[in-house]
Amino acid sequence: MGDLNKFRGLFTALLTPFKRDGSIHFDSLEKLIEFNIESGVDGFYAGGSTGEGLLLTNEERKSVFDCVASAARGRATLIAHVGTISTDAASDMAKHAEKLGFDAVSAVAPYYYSFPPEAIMKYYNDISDSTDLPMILYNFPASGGFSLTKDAAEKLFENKKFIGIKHTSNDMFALWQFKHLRREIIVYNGFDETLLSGLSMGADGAIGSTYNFMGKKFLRLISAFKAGNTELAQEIQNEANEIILEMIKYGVFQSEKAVLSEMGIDMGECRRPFMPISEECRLSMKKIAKKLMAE
Ligand code: MN9
Repeated sequence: MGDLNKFRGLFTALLTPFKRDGSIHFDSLEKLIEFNIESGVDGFYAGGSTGEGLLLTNEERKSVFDCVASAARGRATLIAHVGTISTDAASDMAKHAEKLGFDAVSAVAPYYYSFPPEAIMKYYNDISDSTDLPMILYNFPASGGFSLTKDAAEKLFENKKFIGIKHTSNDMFALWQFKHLRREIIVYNGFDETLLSGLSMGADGAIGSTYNFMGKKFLRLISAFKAGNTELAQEIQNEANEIILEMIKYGVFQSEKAVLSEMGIDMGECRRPFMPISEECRLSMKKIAKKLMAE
């Protein structure tokens, strides 16, 4: 599947900014992309959980891909999250991403109906057949139901267009098993608060939401890890985790939007049924933003 190197590194799972009227705030999205490229991140994962992809209409998700492709202008590796409950809808979004020059597609497993493993495998293969793009699986057991096993992964990776997995789980032994399949694949650590443990179990990169505003910090963590400076890497993970812990208290995406708004990118609120940003959250995120901007 060509050169896999462009798929290694730190990928921001882009948030989707909204205007007061609820529509997508494309100017802010462009600013967010620019800010992240300046921070040095290697690529973007668009339309995923963090981007409220499943709360956008499919047309809106495609318009996010349009904006990402035109704002990034070849300066970052682009992954389009096209996952949804319908194979046809996902394939349609995948075709759109391919036209825009995205580097890969990714998808959560179809949800709600507890589809059997064979149906989930077919879903992935069918989406993959709809374009020439490489496929990155998204293993997110906590999202409801499906948890990828090593055996299922072995079967899926018989398809040569499948190049990696975003592993959003703190099961580090599972991450290690994906890294040691018969064929070498790219494994992304999915929870930012355990990036250091993911790296030590062999992760090739990371896709996460807190990189929207802490890209620089996490890039320093990766450099420290690669240089063998575990103490420094731990120190950086500790700093980041204090912030993430505070965000989990108020809702991660709401808090991330509040931090970025304080940093000068107007992100608006999350879509319902996510709760609005509370005043307490805003005050706490203001402090965090101040600290981060001083770094
Ligand atoms: O994309 C994100 N996963 C989810 C990855 O939001 C489900 C993570 O970056 C988390 O938001 C983050 C906080 O738990 O690690």
